[in-house]
Order: sequence, then C-alpha cells, then structure tokens
Amino acid sequence: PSETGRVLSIQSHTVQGYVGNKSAVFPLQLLGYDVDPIMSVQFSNHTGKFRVLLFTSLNTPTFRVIFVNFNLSMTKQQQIFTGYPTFKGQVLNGKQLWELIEGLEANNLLHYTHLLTGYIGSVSFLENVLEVVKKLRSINPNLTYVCDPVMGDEGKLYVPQELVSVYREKVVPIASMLTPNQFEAEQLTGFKIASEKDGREACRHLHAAGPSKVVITSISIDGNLLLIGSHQKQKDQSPLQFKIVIPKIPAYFTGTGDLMTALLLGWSNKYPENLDKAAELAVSSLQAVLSRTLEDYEKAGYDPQSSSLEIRLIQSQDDIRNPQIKYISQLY
Ligand code: ATP
Ligand code: PLP
Ligand code: PXL
Repeated sequence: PSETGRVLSIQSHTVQGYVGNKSAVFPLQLLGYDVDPIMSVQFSNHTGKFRVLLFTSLNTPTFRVIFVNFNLSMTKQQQIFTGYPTFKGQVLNGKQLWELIEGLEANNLLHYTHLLTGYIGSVSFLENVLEVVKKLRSINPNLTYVCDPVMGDEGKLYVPQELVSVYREKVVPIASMLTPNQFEAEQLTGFKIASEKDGREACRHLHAAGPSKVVITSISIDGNLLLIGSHQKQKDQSPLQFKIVIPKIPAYFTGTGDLMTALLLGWSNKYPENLDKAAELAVSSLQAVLSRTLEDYEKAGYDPQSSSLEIRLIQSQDDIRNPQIKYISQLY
C-alpha cells in the first residue's frame, strides 16, 4: 500500500508536549502524508488531568504514579488528580479560522483529500468547521472527513452541553469516519453502552446517520479496553464489525485519543477496504508508544507533582512507521 494524501488538520497546538496537532501531525507525516495544520488553540501545555495514587507507608507519605509497582509496605492509598498546575495561551475563533480558509482559497490551495478534526471548544467554531467541510467538498467531492467528536470521558462532559446536539445533528451526518469513545458514542446515539452488543448497535445507529466507518476507540469492559470497529461498505448493507481487546494499563495518558484518530486516518486510507487491518496497525503503534512512555518515565524516577505525563512520540517513530502487529482484530 502506498496511497497517501494531503490532510487539513484542525486541532490544538501546545508549545510543550503532545496533544491535538502535536500528537497527530508528526505521525501522519511519518506515514507519508502532507499535513497542513490549523491551530484551533495555542496553549503553553495541555490542560488534562491524570490520576495518581497517594500511598502512606510508615510515617512518610510517598507519591507513586500508579504504574509504578506496588510496594507491600504501602498501606493506605488515596486517589488524587494531578497535571500541569496552569496553562496560558490563545484561542482561535471561528472568524479567524475562516480567514485562513479564505487565504488558502484565494491562492487556489484548498485541494485536500482529508479533513481531520479533534477537540473543539465552542459552537461557533464547530459551525465554521461545518462550513469548511462544505467548502472543501465543493473543490474535492471525494474529501474524507475524519471526525473525533471529543466531548468527554468517563461519564463527564468537558465541552459545553450545546456542542452535543451540533455534533449529533450536523457533524455526524457529514463525517466519513467517526472515532468516539464509549461516552461520546452514548452522547451521539442517546443510549447506554454497557456491552459489546450495545457497542455494535451504537455503530449501526451512527452508520444510519452518516459515516461509513465508525471506530469506538475504547469501551471499558471487565478491566480491559475494547475497541469496536464497524465498516458499512454500502448503504442498507449490514456493516462488517470487529473488536480488538486491549489490556488496560493502570495509568492515564493525554493525547492518545488524538494519536489514535490520526493513525486510523493514516492506515484506513492505505487499506480502504480493511478497517480491521488499519485498526490492528493503529492499536499496535499506539500500544508501543504507551509502553515506551511508561518505561522511560519509570527509568527517570518520575515525580508526578512537578511534571505531567507526555507520550514519547518522537522516540517511537519506528513503531509508527513500521508497527509490529501484536493486537489482532476479531471479526464478529
Ligand atoms: P477521544 O476522547 O479523543 O475521542 P478516547 O477517550 O477514546 O478518545 P483514549 O481514552 O486516550 O481516547 O484512548 C485512545 C486509545 O488509546 C485506546 O483505543 C487505547 O488503544 C489507548 N489507550 C489509552 N489509554 C490507555 C490505557 N490506560 N491502557 C491501554 N491503552 C490505552
Ligand atoms: N480535558 C480537557 C479539558 C480537554 O480539553 C481534553 C481534550 O480534548 C481532555 C481532557 C482529554 O481528551 P482525550 O480523551 O482525547 O485525551
Ligand atoms: O487530547 C485532547 C486535548 C486537546 N487539546 C488540548 C488539551 C487536550 C487534552 O488535555 O489540553 C488543549
């Protein structure tokens, strides 16, 4: 496979660390794509929080990140949340986004094969993204729109409530591929996902609303993460569905959802008829990145209070270019 393309990627930029475009652009470039990033925000660092267990052993409290091995002398434990204490920066508004599109159009530079969007913080910005999709499709009717409908996780919304109905009513119908997590798939379909069967049903609902490819990137079941993929090759046909079981690492990463969607775009375009194969490659790369991240942080004797966890993306470039498939799709 050698098919690539030119991707317009509208996502966050962080000066330091890897979320949004910082997590998506480099991997797509490694896979051979031209990537044109628009920075929806420019922040000093990411705003994510992660869980740490506080152990009290003997009389001295010691902090341990949860991936560090348990020590039997550690008795009491308590969860706290940590991350960067603060962030600073700027937010691009919908009008400013549109100015960039106008500049590109004026120079006849709006020829894209793919549009990729991730975290979007306001209705007005999302409405402008909808206009961007229309504009790009007026130039390339075959444009693939890959949408990660970032709204929240673990039962909590981290975008304004009004965004949910815009995603459901206006974005889903025009997306080519959708990569929600469990919570986001629930928000978009309106029903609870408590089993594999529910996940597959949610995918069918989403196909009926628009996208031919749907990947629910993680459903938490029995201590494992389950990825469910679904490809409806023709309207009114039942979709080809599969799952990948991913052992859950007891740590919280930021930017992995953004990396996952970028990898799914990259590989599904190279294997357009084999979403299962594309997902195997994407998951295998991502898990290699996460293993390296944990290893490196452990080696460095990581202090969760003074720093925040960032994925080891640059150090994992070989695993992105040439992933060894270790996670296999099971077809339903
Ligand atoms: P988004 O909010 O961007 O839609 P998401 O919430 O699904 O996406 P993540 O929870 O970061 O994003 O998961 C994306 C992928 O990252 C999963 O499919 C899984 O492969 C991997 N992943 C993330 N966290 C873990 C973990 N703790 N253990 C194992 N894999 C993980
Ligand atoms: N918290 C906030 C405030 C966010 O903006 C995001 C980003 O989208 C996240 C958490 C984590 O997102 P993800 O699940 O893609 O890692
Ligand atoms: O990974 C999603 C994301 C996107 N953009 C910004 C973030 C995060 C996660 O923390 O902080 C600015």
